[in-house]
Amino acid sequence: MMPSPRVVVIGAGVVGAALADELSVRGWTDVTVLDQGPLFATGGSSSHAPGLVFQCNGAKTMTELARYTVEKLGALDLDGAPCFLPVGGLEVATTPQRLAELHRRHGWLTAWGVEARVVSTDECVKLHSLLDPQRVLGGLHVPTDGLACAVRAVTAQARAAQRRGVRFLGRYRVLEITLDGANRVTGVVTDRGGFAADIVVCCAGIWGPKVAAMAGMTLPLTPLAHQLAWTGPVPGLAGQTEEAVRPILRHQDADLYYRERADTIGIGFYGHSPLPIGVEDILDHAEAEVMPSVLPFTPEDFAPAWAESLRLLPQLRQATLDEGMNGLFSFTPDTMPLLGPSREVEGFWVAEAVWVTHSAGVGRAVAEWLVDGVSSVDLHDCDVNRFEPHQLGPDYVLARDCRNYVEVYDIIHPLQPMQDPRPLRTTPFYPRQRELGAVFLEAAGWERPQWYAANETLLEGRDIPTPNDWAARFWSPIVGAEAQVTRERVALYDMSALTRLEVTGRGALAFLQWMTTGDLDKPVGSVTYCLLLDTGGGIRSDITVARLGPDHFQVGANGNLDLDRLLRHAPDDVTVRDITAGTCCIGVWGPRARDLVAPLTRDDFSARGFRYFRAKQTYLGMVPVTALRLSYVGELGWELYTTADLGLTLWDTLWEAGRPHGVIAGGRGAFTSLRLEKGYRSFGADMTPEHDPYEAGLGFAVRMDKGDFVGREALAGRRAQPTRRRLSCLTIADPAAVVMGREPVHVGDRCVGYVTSAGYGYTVGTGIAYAWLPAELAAPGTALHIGYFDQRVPAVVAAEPLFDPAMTRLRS
Ligand code: FAD
Ligand code: THG
Repeated sequence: MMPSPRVVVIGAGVVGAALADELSVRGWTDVTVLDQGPLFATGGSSSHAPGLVFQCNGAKTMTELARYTVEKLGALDLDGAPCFLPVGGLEVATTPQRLAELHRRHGWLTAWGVEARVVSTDECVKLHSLLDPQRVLGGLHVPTDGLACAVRAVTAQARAAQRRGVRFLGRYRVLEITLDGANRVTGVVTDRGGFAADIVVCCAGIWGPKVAAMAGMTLPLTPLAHQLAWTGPVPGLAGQTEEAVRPILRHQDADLYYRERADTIGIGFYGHSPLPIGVEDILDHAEAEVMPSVLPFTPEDFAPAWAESLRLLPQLRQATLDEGMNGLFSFTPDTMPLLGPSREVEGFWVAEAVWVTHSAGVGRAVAEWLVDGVSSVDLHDCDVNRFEPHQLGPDYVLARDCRNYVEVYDIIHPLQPMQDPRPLRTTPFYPRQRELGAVFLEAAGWERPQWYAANETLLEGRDIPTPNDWAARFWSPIVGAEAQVTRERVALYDMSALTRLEVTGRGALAFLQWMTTGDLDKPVGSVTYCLLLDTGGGIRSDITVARLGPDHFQVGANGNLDLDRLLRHAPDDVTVRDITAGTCCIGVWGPRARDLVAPLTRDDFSARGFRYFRAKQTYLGMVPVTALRLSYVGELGWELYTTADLGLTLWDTLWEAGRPHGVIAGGRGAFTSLRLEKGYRSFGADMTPEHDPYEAGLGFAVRMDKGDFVGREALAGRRAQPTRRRLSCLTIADPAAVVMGREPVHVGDRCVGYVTSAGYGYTVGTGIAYAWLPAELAAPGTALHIGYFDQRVPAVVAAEPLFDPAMTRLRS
């Protein structure tokens, strides 16, 4: 075994303590945790957090992180005092929309394996006697939720770590992070001396951006003040001496939550306008009235919270509002935590923007990541390197973080675009798309048409089924018409948002052979679909690699993490560049695609002259293009790439040439429907690092015989074993019963899996839901139910793909 490296953790809050504990469990005991404040009420957010732990989350990862926190803190005590009070959690609805939302949330919990029930008004009052039955329509009860006693949990985890040799040092302020000439961490400098380290982990909470900046890293995090107030004694709780008895309570319709403290109630409020503060403006311990993370209470902001609380919990009318604070904690542009290693500075890591709720889970996951190189929980949505340059700008970060504060309890539709800032990134085709009445949604900042109003005329003579109310949001029947016309004629799709990377240099081939599962040692002009794996064999991405020259490859990727992965591993003789923003892409797909494109070029675009999964660099009219013959929608055609300056000319050229063939522009709605019909997976939804290629149905993309590559060893063991679970295709007969993804799948009363991505197949005439299922239930013909709000939607496992399994369209 390698000797345990020297680790410095900055911050002894609930995250730093959990991490130190989990590292020491794994044998890394040369760990020093430094905090500028006193131990263990350090003055950070953990020192005053009311500690509500609601496990429900739309993201599977977040629920898993929370579940581990419940499990771990539930088994911990500090000198006999519990670190977790398992009082349960209750979210109440006061509007029909919220009640429906609670059913959806119940679905998430079920899908992720946490027991929960939607309960009646009466049951709500039975669970929480202060509730006014006149106000409450129903609730969501999670018996395993509860209250974390944050400072106790910090202390108990710290003590466990100390017993294994970890040092905790209070009142040491880190002032500097020291690096060697190769940009490797060598240690930290504090106001009381230096500490050598091989690895430094920033768990500095709201101070994170300041500490990360010491290592030259930009953290997209804003400290926001959040209101928490306490009542005096409440008559209905008179004589209660236990810390808490009733479930923690959420009243999301009014941006409120509640917890008991003996005979008083704590009230948290997200309804005031956001109160961001600059990291440099956080006061020192010496200056702060209470502690650095607590600002003075602003009662005027709290007035609506108190008024509404009197309505929900009428007994509060006989209580006073005794104290309050504006406490600071971290928000991020996409609401998810910021975890992982810096790209620029080797050995510098962060674990930031983490709630108490997820703290122990994050501690374990980051410890696994550090010690084993991979974590057992999928953290790709939490990876600090997921952001693109525009997402790190201070104005963007502030706008998004404040927006996420406002939306924290809102009912968010899966397709709902960010509201602000928009429009941000537009492709060269934007003016034409607007002329065609595009309805834009947003992807990674890009304005992306979902459908085009101009295609309304296509509806004539077509009978496009209308889905249920929820699925009918951000939807139009035009979506169905665009999908059908793509398979009948030809359509242009704006693919510019697809991440494009250029990999060049003498070592490029060898590098990509090592990084991917594909055999790329093929002639110039070949295109390969393959995977990026981690060392555990988990899927990190699925990509296309076009060999444009002996030492020149173009990679079609899934986002910034792919860039990060390649940059991080690239040797000196390889250059990796993100060319997305300077280029653009149109997919021309449909049976008439060749008739449209061929006349525009002197190159051979015939079936034999330009075969499936081949690439050519040529001209279409005046426009130099890189053409890849492949299609995520499963039709004959090409992805056509050019530089941004020529994008509009490319669009106009194709549009003109397409007129005689009845060309249309197609939106993302149609695109998604077509790809589901064709059974093409979408990374992040259908498969994540939790899954290996075989269970995801992507074993064909792995070339075990090509030589060694990242993940090969792990796969070698797995390939021989039968898969436990399978990504499976379900069909739904009722055309109105369109589901959206993340719903539980049941056999009888048992939840057996969950939906990954779903939609309606307009050319196969059935609802489609991809889902993870145990292998024994993945056989075609198996009947199941999908939990959708308060309904059970019948579904059947189908042989996939549903559309063109013989590949006649693509290969024609
Ligand atoms: P902290 O606890 O702030 O720890 C960071 C530590 O880093 C601090 O101790 C700080 O002193 C130290 N540090 C910073 N810079 C330096 C430096 N240069 N040198 C040395 N040390 C340094 N979460 C929930 O899950 N449930 C809730 O109900 C809940 N309610 C909340 C209510 C309020 C009013 C607030 C403000 C937050 C609430 N939160 C809640 C959020 C939660 O408190 C935080 O997300 C969590 O405590 C963050 O833990 P941390 O360890 O990252 O940060
Ligand atoms: N286009 C390009 N790159 C991409 C995507 C894309 N990279 C990211 C993402 N999308 C990757 N996803 C897929 C999924 C399936 C296919 C291509 C990209 C595909 N699969 C063939 C099949 O399974 O039939 C592969 C056949 C083969 O291996 O020969 O075409 O949309 N540029």
